[in-house]
Amino acid sequence: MKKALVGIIMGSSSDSKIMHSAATILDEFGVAHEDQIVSAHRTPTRLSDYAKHAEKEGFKVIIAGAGGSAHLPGMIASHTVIPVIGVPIMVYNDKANSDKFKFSAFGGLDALLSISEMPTGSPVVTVGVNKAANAGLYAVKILANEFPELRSKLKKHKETQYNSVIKESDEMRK
Ligand code: RP5
Repeated sequence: MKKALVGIIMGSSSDSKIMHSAATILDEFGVAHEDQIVSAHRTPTRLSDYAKHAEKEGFKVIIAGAGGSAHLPGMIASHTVIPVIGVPIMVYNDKANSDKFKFSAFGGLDALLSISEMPTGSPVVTVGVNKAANAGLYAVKILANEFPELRSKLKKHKETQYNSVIKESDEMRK
């Protein structure tokens, strides 16, 4: 088994559907990752333990997703020098009549601002609300500075995106 280069963490199991797309992108690029639930408010000591050991674990990037007041990415960044990419999550309820998963009161804006507005000194790179796939892609870009094969794969990925637009456009003109 390859050693994980990226740590994916999320504040709750209710974030996992969204965070799954970060994992999918990393899988596409062949980047090993380790996924865990670490809650800033429910497991604060687990949070600090995770961040303190992240370097020893070999993580080069951490992707942290959380909803609501979303302290997780910022708190992780305050404990480690490993780059942290934050994913603001708009929690949604996919279980009928369940009160466990609630809609975010502000449609994800609360999480977006909590994560992106880190005070100077502890930055968290922030992607758009629920845009976990972009977090995965950005992690690959960071890793590509060290692993040239990832740079080639990123170029191919861009080419594929380009070609799919041309194909769609050609089909539209038919
Ligand atoms: C955040 O609050 C989590 O990331 C999740 O999006 C939301 C709900 O969390 P729990 O109520 O499951 O702790 O911390």
